[in-house]
Amino acid sequence: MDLQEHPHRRFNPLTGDWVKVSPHRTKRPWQGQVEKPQIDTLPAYDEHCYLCPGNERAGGHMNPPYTGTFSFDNDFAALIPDVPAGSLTAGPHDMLQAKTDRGICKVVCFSPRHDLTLARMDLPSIEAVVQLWKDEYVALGAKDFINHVQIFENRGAVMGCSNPHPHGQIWAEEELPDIPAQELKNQRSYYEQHGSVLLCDYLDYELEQKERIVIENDSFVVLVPFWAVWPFEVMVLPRRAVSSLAELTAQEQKDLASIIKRIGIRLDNLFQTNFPYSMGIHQAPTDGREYPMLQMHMHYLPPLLRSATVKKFMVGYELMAMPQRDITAETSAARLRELSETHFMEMAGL
Ligand code: H2U
Ligand code: ZN
Repeated sequence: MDLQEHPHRRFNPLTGDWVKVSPHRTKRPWQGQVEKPQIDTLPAYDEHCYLCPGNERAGGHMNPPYTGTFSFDNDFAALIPDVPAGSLTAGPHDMLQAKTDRGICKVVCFSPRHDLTLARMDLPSIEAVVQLWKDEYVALGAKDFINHVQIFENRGAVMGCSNPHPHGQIWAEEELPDIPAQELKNQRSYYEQHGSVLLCDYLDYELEQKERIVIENDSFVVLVPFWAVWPFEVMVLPRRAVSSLAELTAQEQKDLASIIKRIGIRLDNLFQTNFPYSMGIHQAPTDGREYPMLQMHMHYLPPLLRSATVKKFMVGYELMAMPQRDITAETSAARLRELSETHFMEMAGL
């Protein structure tokens, strides 16, 4: 079979799911249409923003006049620490089940500047974000009732993000959420079966193949995974076996900041827009056990397909049956490789 020609399905060894790929629908070469840059000019400080330094948040809390990163407990937290342990079952053969869920939700401001993004911040500022993520992972993970820390960023109005001020969130909780649990299960069974780390073996293979690699540095590689679902989905993988941010050296933290900036610029340049996405870091659970089978990694899941406004919808067949894509992971990687690492807004003199 030819992956660039024949309709097929691809297996995701991390989750155990499959994705349909229909490359015959995009046989035409890319038209290379040039997008008009979408330049949203925002003020460096917005007096109505609940994340800007010195401003009041909903519920009356005041942000300090912070000058670097700033994290605080989410004022509308989905998870709270003080819930009594409890569960109930009901219905035929106990098919209805519920359990209380304990946790902590935080909001992380990446910068005091309302108008910046990770892709447009300077390297020392992104390094400070990586340091904050690491510190939060360690501090939250050290709490006895916190067994998993999910760090993520949801960016852009199209993703339902409520505020352009550069920020992310952290949901730390007692139980492993479903996707990390599924990825852990598959990484564990691979490790037991082959005696090596699934994502390290996968990276070695991709570095030989080269066709899905986007960028790399001494410590990290960005690639479009073979099993990508979203058109320009990418994954950031460490070269060395590390199960969490806590294990990164100072140099690796710098290299991670650099790779985040570089992939952010490429994604923004693709359609000359502040590329919307959900991004997150998968790391070892924080239950005090060792996870040698688990390789820390980041997923970027962006919805845009053809332009700043044409997004891929996960609807119809995809909601009813399974995900599907037209453009192949290899074609997406090639397009991301061609892009400049000078941000389009910088090119426009902003
Ligand atoms: P988004 O990443 O979806 O924009 O969410 C921002 C979070 O900020 C959201 O979870 C919280 C919301 O609960 N928030 C506060 O904690 N305080 C506020 O004053 C407004 C928003
Ligand atoms: Zn702001």
